[in-house]
Amino acid sequence: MARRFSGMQPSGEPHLGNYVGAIARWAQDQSPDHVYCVVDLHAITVPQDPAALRAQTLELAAWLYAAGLDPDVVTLFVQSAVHEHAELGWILQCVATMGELNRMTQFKDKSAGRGSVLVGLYTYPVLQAADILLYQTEEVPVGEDQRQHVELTRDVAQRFNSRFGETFVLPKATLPPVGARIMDLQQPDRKMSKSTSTPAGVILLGDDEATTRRKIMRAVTDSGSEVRPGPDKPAVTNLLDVFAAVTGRSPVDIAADYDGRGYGDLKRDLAEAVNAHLRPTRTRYAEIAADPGALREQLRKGAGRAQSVAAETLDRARRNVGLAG
Ligand code: AQP
Repeated sequence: MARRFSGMQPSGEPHLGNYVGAIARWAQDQSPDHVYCVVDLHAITVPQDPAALRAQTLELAAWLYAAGLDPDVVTLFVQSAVHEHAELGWILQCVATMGELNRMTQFKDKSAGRGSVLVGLYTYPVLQAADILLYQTEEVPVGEDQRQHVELTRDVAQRFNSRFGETFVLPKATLPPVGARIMDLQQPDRKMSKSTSTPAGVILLGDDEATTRRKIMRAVTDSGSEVRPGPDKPAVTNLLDVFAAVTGRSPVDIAADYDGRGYGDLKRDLAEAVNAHLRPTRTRYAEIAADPGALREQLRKGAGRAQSVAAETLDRARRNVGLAG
């Protein structure tokens, strides 16, 4: 099986977009060659409350276990427990160029409107490159918003290899067949996001079923009443994508069920489908989060396993660059 790596920021509560674009796919086809990470060093690229960050880190790990990640199979750990990430991140900052970073659309989106932008927000795609390359990763299962960062990772790895000798495997992003970019339920031109969505536009994994239903019933829709996907129907297309992602059916197939029926029926059934799909994960979360000691112990073991691989790659990179310390 291909070596996989992917990460998620503990920058807020995980949502349905995170689940469809990443978490649910990490829980499929698990293998000892798969490495997953709660990337807390990335979360501090925007101001965080320290106590909240600490709590969210553990909570996100609990959600990942609850979604089915098996710590006896895959490696799951917290990024800041493995110092090799920060160290390789620095070396790669001396390989990536400002021209490359200036093209990153996520930086443009996240820095827009902020009075003061932290340097780390600008260079964070390079740290992400280090995260991926440390594990000789072949595949990076992510949502659409991260595709550009994985392409940057590949470019940086290629440049490093040709300048300093073969060191890194070149990774590629893998996207889900449907739901690679779940949109905000209130603003279907913006992606559902932990930090920028309004509460009504984002379905949190931690929402209860009544809240989930209410948010879906209040989701904005498009003009007309026909249920079908299409560029002129961004809101309905998003609802159909979510429906498809949680049922494994195709959006067109689902739309056919609503021929001659309205948006209300679609939303009612969608709410039921989302709740049914998330129910087992939500139930397990409560059990796992109730034992933070066990959670920390699992993460510590994961970090040990991750570090044994990361240290080897970092060592090779250091030697190839000519660092003598
Ligand atoms: N709306 C989305 N649809 C599909 N996939 C998504 N992902 C994020 N939003 C969507 C995927 O979730 C994984 C984890 O993302 P992240 O935590 O590293 O940060 P992000 O991509 O910036 O996600 P958020 O939720 O918008 O967080 P904040 O608000 O903190 O920036 C990635 O695989 C991502 O593609």
